[in-house]
Amino acid sequence: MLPRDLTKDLKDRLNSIKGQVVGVIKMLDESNDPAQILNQFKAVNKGFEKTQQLLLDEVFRKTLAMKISEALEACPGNCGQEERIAIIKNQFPDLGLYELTDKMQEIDKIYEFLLNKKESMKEISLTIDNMVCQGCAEKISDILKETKGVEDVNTKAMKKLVNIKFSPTETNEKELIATLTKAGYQPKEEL
Ligand SMILES: [Cu+2]
Repeated sequence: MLPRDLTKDLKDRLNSIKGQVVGVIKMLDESNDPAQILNQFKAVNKGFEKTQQLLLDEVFRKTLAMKISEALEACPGNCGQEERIAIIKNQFPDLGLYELTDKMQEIDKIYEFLLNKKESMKEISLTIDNMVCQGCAEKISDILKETKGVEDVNTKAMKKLVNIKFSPTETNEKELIATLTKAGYQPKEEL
């Protein structure tokens, strides 16, 4: 349901348009001035467009703003969709009447994609014996975060533990271990 104030405003506007339309019908019988009749059509159109704009602004624009921020929340950094979300976010202030609904569908698709991706994410825990301080932990975290398919990295230097969330369609346990080994670490999979 629409907010009550908005509903009232919309109804008031539509009722006044209704009056205008009745006026035009009357004019068709009474006036011989086509220019005047056309002007009345234009006035009705304008009023109708304004009413529509009000609905779009209040409902769709707000909803789209909410959806953009939801998508941003679901995509902190390298989710692969951040560019598309940023584009919509930048377009947002200038979006016209009918673009709003298009963008809404687009952001819905992105959001759905992100949710599916999240559900299909895998996790691996590695112990790394030569990760001996916070500096090592940060370095390892940086290396992993730059690795394709890695979504999230959690290091616990004290426990020599690294937890990696990754997308199994883009990488796998073996590759991640190989990447760290190449960088001079000795990761072992925690079972
Ligand atoms: Cu260190």
